Amino acid sequence: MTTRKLVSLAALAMSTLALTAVAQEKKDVSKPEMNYQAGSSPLADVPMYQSTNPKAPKMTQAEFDRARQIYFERCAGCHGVLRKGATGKPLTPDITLAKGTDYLKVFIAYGSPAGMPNWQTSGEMDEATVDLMARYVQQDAPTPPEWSLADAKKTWKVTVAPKDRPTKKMNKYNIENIFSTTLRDAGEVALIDGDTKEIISIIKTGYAVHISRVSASGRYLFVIGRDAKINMIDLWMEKPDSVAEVRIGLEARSVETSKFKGYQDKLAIAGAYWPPQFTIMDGDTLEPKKIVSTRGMVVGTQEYHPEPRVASILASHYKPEFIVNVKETGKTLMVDYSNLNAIKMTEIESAPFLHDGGLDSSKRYFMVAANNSNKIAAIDTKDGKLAGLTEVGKIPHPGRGANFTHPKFGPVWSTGHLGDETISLIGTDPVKHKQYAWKEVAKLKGPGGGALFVKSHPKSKNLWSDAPLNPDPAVSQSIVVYDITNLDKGYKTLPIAEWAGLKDDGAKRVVQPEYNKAGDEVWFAVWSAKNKESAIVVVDDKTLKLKKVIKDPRLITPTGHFNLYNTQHDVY
Ligand code: DHE
Repeated sequence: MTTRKLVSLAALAMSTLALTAVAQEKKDVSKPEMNYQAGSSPLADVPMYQSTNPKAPKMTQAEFDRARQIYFERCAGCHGVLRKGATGKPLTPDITLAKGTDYLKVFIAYGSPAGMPNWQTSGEMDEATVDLMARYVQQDAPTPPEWSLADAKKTWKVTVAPKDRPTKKMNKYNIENIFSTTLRDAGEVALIDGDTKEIISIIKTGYAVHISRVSASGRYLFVIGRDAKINMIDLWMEKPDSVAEVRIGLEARSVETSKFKGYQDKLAIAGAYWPPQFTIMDGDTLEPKKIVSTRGMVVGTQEYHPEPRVASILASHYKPEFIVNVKETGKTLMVDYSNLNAIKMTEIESAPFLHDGGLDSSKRYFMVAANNSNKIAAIDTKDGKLAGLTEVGKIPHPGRGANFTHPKFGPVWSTGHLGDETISLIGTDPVKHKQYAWKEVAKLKGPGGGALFVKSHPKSKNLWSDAPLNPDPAVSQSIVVYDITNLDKGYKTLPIAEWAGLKDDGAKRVVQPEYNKAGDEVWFAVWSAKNKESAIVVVDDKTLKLKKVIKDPRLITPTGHFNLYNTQHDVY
């Protein structure tokens, strides 16, 4: 097709879209959200079977493999592994074959107001790649392999058996004030001493490592990579190191350990994006014990979904239960782990797409973002039911959220948003402040969308919010802080990236406020690409002044960082 034809087709498509854009506004995906979701999937490197659909345009095996790789690197996060649609539209052959190659090329090249990126005009794909992808999405979607207990067991390694581990702490570190910092593109975590600010060790983990969680006793640290590899680190060793590892699937984001009385450190759990399932493991060795599928019906429509990904997981403090949030079906599963041969599960319906969240200050209610429904679900972990479903701003993204006591509304939990500039405060006390419980009681104005994490601490009067995905570097490279006792005053901006004094011109996105154990200092990652200098910046919570910049050539792409005590006890 000539460029002229392409342009006129684009104009036609865009004007049709413009007409429907207003109607679609609620569903639209913002640019920051798009960039966030379009993260590379480890499935890009997994070989998959190419079925031949006689109606689809021809592709050689080499073309198919190349397109599949691009699909998993750029598109699967939004359109789903099986192309059944998630935050992006479904791209199954029944739909794409009817549209045809030319139409699809226009969409891929020019994007759409509903959030599809303009892959060609942005310079990220050339014309030949756009043509390749337009043909690829008309083929039957290849299915990545399943992952059984036997597959998991093949990857399971205990490098130091429980009997060979120390019987008491063998180092002088103040373990509770260690920070586990994700070094994303290095596939490592850095353990940083929160007292001295020195790096204790750098530990090899899975690919594009995502989060860290701590066992109930505080002895073990669990780290999971996007490739679903879990490392279990023993913090009692002279030099803390990995003592066991396992892969629980092909792609994952969440890991947690049992915390209920009598079950401390007994079990671990991890949720996979692919295959859609969670795995319960032995808490001492990571031996995989039980796999449970999350495939099933979507809340409301009750349509079957073949790939509902497991998002956040949290251990209940009230019962021997894991709280497992399933993204696409919009259901929270309360998984009773007291008998793994007769697992009981309570299925709590809220809204799709469940993503991240954390406990309220009483630790009874799990507040989870149904991000594309613009809602927060409050899950009552004591009574096993939905306590409330609150409409908030556009694409809430709390991390674990931030709790504090509001002068008027009592205890509130808060979340920032990817899609707008607000921070929503939700009342969480159904006893003494019943009229505010599960209501959005206030909206604070922030500097712009693209926020990922908010944070506060029971001993602090501050509420912090980042905005690393905001397109304006002045916003993404700084942090805002609100005085909880005077929220009407608005926020102060601290130029964290500038304080880091980095030598080159990296993205310097400031991400994830995290308190130390004492609650008197806040740590931020200044996140640049892997070939650029990054840093950790520590700020005094009272004076809001710079306290320390931690720089080291080994701090490659720091993103999340987890204070071990606060993570162990759900303090945020
Ligand atoms: Fe995350 C938490 C999924 C992109 C940093 N991220 C989570 C959780 C999920 C998730 C399900 C909750 C885990 C839990 O609590 O058990 N994240 C995803 C994605 O699917 C997504 C959108 C795209 C992807 O390809 O991974 C994504 N996440 C990112 C990033 O780009 C971030 C900023 C940098 C990075 O490491 O890739 C990022 N995610 C984090 C962090 C947490 C997290 C730091 C933990 C927050 C906390 O306070 O607990």
